[in-house]
Amino acid sequence: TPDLTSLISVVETPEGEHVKFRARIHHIRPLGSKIVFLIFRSQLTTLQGVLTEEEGMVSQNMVRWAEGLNRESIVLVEGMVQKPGDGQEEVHSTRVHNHEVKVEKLFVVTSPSSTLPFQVEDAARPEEYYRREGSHFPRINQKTRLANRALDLRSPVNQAIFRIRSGVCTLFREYLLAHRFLEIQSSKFQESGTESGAAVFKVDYFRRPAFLAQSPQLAKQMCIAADMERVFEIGPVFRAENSNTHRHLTEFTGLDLEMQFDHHYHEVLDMLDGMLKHIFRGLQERFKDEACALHIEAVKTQFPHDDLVILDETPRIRFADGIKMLREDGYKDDDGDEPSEFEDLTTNAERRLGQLVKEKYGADYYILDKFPLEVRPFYTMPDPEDGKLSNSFDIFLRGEEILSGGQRIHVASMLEERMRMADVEPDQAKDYVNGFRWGCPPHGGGGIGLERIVMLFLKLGDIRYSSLLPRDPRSFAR
Ligand code: ATP
Ligand code: AMO
Repeated sequence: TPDLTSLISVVETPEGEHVKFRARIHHIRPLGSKIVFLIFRSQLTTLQGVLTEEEGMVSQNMVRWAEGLNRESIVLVEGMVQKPGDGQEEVHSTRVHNHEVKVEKLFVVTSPSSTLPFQVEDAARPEEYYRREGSHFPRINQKTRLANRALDLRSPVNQAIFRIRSGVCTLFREYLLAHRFLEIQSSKFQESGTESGAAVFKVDYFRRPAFLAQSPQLAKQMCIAADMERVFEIGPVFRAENSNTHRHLTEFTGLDLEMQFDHHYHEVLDMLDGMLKHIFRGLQERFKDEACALHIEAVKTQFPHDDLVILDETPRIRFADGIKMLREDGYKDDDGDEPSEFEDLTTNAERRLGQLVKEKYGADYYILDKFPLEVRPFYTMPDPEDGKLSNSFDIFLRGEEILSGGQRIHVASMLEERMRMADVEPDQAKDYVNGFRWGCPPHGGGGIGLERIVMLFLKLGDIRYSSLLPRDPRSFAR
């Protein structure tokens, strides 16, 4: 038997050729009693098949049988590629194809054994179909979709999201390997908290307490103290924060890096900036089909290619100047207060500043440097010229934070002092502190939330859509 063709190549097969492929039945549409249209689906691709009694192609019984098949069945199809009849162009597709398959043979490989909670087609169907049919757009709500994720993930929209998510990791890794970084995997069980000690999950570790890592922060810095020079990690991050927002998860994937530098922490910032641009440009160039699926299908996003403005020179704004921009604009917090240059930005202030930066520079991606020391974790290097400030930054995409980073304290005595001020007992993180006691080069780094970058790049509106099985404070509640 010849090898099966993938549905995506069937779409590109010349008219008149025979093909054999495997696909799901996405939709079934009878036309009179003699013809039935089957829409086949595989990942991003959908394609129309036609079974017709005319021309003696298949029997009347077969047309009847095909009409009654279960949607989401996996079928093996043999047929001939042809042009669709007038007015029958393929509107179900992620791209509008000028091809259809005249079905000659059809075998059911597997069919669903229980009722589907919804049709994949309804979770992700092109709006133009509804416009044409004159019916409303029956979006399945998020709760139903997430409660039936194995089915929901089949939709072309989700296939596209998760390919793009994987693409972010590939591009991140690709850039860093090309810049002499070493990939590490650090342990997620910790003796103490990582960032501040507050938002950690405690676990029962053979009747002793242990904690899930809030970030690979300590481990990646230990690698620098251990002369690895440049390291990165793609791994899970756990946060026991009761934040029920569109952008917080209790478990997310961190893209982290740490490197030593020669003269200035802006060498680290340059590396992060170069890496993020490589990711955005790579997504725009390599994921056109995925963007197309998202564009036509249910998630109402514009083509991320068209509207994301990344300047060659990323705007670098000092935190205090950002606050100034907000004040000059008359921005006030919910409680009526003016934003302060010594407090962190609220989500609303972040968004407003994103708009102001967009108006002033035309950019959707920018850097805010020199955060107040007070709002940063204990390991952050104070600004040697102004003790109230720090050598640290956040990076924003479409007005929301995607990355935090900065220079770290590499001098043991200073680090221990800052730890005590933050109520972290240095001896509780002895492995970490020892690295500095034994001498460590100047270094810095940053961490990105993978789900955030995907959510903001694709304008998904909720971080849960970019997580395979999202965990938030409400997870596991019965
Ligand atoms: P983010 O800032 O988005 O939380 P982060 O890990 O840097 O990412 P922190 O700096 O620890 O988070 O959290 C402080 C900020 O988190 C707040 O300024 C606010 O933007 C956001 N945040 C946290 N919890 C909530 C919440 N329950 N509702 C709305 N915003 C929240
Ligand atoms: P921070 O705590 O800011 O920094 O986290 C880094 C990035 O992770 C993402 N993020 C989240 N994503 C989903 N759900 C959450 N609850 C959540 N919290 C944070 C954001 C954020 O920018 N150790 C430092 C990084 C460093 O300095 O290297 C850290 O963890 O995109």
